[in-house]
Amino acid sequence: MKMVFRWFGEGNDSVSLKHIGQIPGVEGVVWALHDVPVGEEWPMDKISEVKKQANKHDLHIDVVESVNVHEDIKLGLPTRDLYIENYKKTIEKLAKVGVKVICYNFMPVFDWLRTDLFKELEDGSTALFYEGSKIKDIDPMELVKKIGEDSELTMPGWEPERLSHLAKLFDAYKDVTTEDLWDNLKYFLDEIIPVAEKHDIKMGIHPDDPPYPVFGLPRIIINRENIQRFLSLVDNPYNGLTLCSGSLGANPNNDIGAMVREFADRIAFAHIRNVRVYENGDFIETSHRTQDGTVDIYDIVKAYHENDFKGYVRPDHGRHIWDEKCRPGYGLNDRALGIMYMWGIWDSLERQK
Ligand code: DNO
Ligand code: MN
Repeated sequence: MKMVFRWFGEGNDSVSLKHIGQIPGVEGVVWALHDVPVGEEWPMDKISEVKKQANKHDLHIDVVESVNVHEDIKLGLPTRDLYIENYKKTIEKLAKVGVKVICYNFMPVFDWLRTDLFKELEDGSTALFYEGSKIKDIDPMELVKKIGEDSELTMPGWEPERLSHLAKLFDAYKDVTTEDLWDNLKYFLDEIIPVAEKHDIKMGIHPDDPPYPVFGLPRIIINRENIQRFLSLVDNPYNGLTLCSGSLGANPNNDIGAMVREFADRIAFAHIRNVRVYENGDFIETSHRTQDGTVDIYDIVKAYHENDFKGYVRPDHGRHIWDEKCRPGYGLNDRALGIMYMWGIWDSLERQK
């Protein structure tokens, strides 16, 4: 496995490239141009700048996370073709600096969804938390209204300045069914995958997080059957996965080790992290250690090892520990510990070969 570490860019991340380079076995950063609006073509000079910065610290930039997909593509609007053209041009440019994997997701409106970004764990650390009752059976339009009226009430992703935008998006999605979303995904893949193949870049879709519909919005990359369906939409090795153990692991019925064994040759990028799922379905992100959560991280690393996995791996999120001030889920400390846990498992399996 090739170990990499997500970095949000100079001036946009509490973690420095120097510190990333000091984590054992980390060879590259996972990056994106976070200031380019979704749907626009990425400018070459900014791409080259990131390469220069990372290379200075002997880190590569092989993996991009994410080139986000414009909502018009997910909605299947006529304007999608323009955004797909921009996406293709971005792929071409990323190939020029040697990028090998592009991670993206096809979740309507939200990327990962949590109700609390700093929920305290028993040991006094904090972590991302999802409380289903805050979301289940709630009409999102009602929530938009409530949050708009009550300045005390807020949720991650529902910041006041986003509310009117959110209301429009919910409205746009109201007639979009799960099957429509599959069709729109297929349309996107049919256009993108040949370009990715030509440029030797593997596309890795990230599963939906949590892996079930939220606010009545359809979600499709959620379990084994749907991943099988996804892979057969375009049966090409460049149409691959970012297999995220934490996202899929929020549904305890998902056996991630089994998925790794089944889909190994289509996994371009592995996100490895643990979550603890409670009986009522709520979940919190924990340390990587198997015993701390409900996802069998040992078995997952073992499954990658059995398959002689040569793709990229990153510790996904971590807790906020040792008073670190950082982006939610993206501190240095706990993610670095996660890496050492993964190496510990991997190296001991190597010895037993
Ligand atoms: C969640 C994280 C996500 C991920 C994006 C990919 O598990 O890895 O934020 O970065 O969904 O597009
Ligand atoms: Mn992930």
